[in-house]
Amino acid sequence: TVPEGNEFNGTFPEWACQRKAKLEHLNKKLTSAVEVLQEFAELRDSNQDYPRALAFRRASSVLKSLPFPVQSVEQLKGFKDIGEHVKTVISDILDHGSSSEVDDIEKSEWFKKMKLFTSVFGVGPSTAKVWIERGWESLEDAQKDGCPSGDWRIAWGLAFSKDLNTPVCRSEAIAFSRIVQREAEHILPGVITTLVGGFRRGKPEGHDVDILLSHPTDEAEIGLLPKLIAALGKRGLILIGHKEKNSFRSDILYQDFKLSTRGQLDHFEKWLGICKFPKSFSKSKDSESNSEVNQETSFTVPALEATSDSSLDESINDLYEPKAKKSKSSGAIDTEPQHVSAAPRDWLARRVDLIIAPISQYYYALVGWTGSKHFNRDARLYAQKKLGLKLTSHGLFDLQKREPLTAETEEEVFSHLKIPYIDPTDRNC
Ligand code: 8DG
Ligand code: MN
Ligand code: MN
Repeated sequence: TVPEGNEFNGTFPEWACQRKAKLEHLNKKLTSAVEVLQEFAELRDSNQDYPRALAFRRASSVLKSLPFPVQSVEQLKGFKDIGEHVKTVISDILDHGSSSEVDDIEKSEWFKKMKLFTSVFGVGPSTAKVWIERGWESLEDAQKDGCPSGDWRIAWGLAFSKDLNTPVCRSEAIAFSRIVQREAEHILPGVITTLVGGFRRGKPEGHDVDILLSHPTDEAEIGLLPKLIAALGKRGLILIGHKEKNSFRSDILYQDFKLSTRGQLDHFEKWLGICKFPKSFSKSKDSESNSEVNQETSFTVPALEATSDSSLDESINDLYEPKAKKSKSSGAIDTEPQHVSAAPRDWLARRVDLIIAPISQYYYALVGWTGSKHFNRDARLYAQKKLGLKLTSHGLFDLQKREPLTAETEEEVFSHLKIPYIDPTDRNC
């Protein structure tokens, strides 16, 4: 029997942050079409606050949580996040197998170029538009210009665009987080190292590796990051990157805030860069490191624990053998990207984000850095509208009482938000 939307949308949670959204869901064809419209709106209206993109995002988020595959737009009656525009697109797909609006966008040269250019580390929609205005057609056109804007991210992003546009797989992310854990533990015993971002949500691959670090003793984490980067550099794992200082200011906590596209950015001390992952990190043949059990255990990286994959263990251990290349120039920091990329190599360039959070903010940072981006956006809007609270990756703040709601577990973050705990793998909304 085909469920009528209005049969159960009374019990369908209003907010995306209250719903379960698995990676695998029943309406993939529809969500990928709506996501094209969303992406197009984001690229086109990049200077506004994306109201159109947000509408598409909300619609696809509903589709991802539906317990049935949509077979008729009738089933979507009463879902306030699914507007007329999206309904038209959906009925086109249901009736003809595709939507001409979506097809036209995907075929358009502008869209293809914007996607290509914004795939470069450090290039956002506004830079991409400038490149298009200059008549550039390909990444080679941008490369010919040398370093188009003087931005290190763009220079290195262009030089290694081929590597960086090849998805990072789970075994690479796990191998690298184990090394980070090992080095961090040596510098600061008791350190907490957590693989966050899409991998914590169970994604099999991603565009980067996000690792959150903290320590059970407040302020013990101070000074860890520079030492950690130096240690990773000594292992020959750093290509290029930059540290950002902690810019968290408690005096602005209780100022009212506008939820905007910049709202995702936080003030933690962090290192954003490009690492050199030995090719052996991704060599491990089995993709079964995807199994539920492994996902569960690999998140908060236990100290010096063996992986379930012996070939991965070997390649990690290789780095620690005395014979391993420890040429100190391999850090290559501040050299020109061109010099590095010319030589044959046994590593892949991979984007890495390392974030340092004090334990008092750690569980909020964990939620924020786990995402998804839409989950965060929705949870922040929900906190503001429904609870009058300000949610960020630093905490949850009562603007009236001028006090923070502290959390000592991730579950506690959800209970402060008065929503049932949602597993990371269910936050793919
Ligand atoms: P992907 O890498 O697999 O493509 O996806 P992802 O892991 O979900 O995206 P991401 O761009 O790596 O970001 C990870 C999460 O971190 C995302 O939900 C947004 C969140 N986040 C914060 N603060 C900040 C910040 O200051 N900068 C960035 N880039 N992301 C942040 O909570
Ligand atoms: Mn990521
Ligand atoms: Mn990231």
